[in-house]
Amino acid sequence: MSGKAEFIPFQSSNFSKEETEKRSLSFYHEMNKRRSLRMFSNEPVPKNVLENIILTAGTAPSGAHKQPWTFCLIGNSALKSEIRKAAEQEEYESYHGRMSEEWLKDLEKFDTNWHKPFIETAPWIIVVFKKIYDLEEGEKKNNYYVNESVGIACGMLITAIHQAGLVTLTHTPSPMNFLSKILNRPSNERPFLLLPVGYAAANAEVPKLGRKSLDEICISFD
Ligand code: IYR
Repeated sequence: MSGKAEFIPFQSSNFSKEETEKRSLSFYHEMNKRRSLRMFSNEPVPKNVLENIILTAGTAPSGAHKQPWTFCLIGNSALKSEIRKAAEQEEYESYHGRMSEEWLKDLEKFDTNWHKPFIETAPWIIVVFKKIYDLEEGEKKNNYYVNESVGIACGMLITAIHQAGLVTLTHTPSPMNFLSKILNRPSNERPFLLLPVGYAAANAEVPKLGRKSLDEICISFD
């Protein structure tokens, strides 16, 4: 398909200045509560909640609106076990020689290791794949800014997960090609991120960490 799209009026929200300020501050406070969790409850979460979250991620902007992503939603226990086993094999190698001393030292504060029980405990796993190109009837079609597009979609996915009162972790077992095999993905898709999704375990703890101040992350030119 080519040529200009049909253009339609944009439905603007039209909040007052006061309302805009209130909403921006309260959303910041909400998102500032988000934490990466490694301790999950096995309490079930309805599938349609996950589907709504994935639809939200799918609203992300993307290069030439190509939407170069596939979200694999996995609730099947046998599949989760298979993924955990393969992820732990890679992670074992990473923690025992593949990661540098500096890297391991940087991770000390998080108390992580090669064990990944959350892959089985969480009721759902989302494995995000990026489409390095599209395959239309066997023909290769270009995608653009794929990492940026899929990265933004993952940010929106994480935001939607938090907004629903659920928790997640951005897990990147490395290398991740075992996920393509287990999930039987086509050659134009590459694993990007693995996210367990569910409720936090009742006894869940997170490291006490601060966030950079506005001064440290923003330079303004007004
Ligand atoms: N992928 C490993 C190691 C790891 C790497 C980074 I960078 C982290 O912020 C946390 C963990 C793991 O998941 O344990």
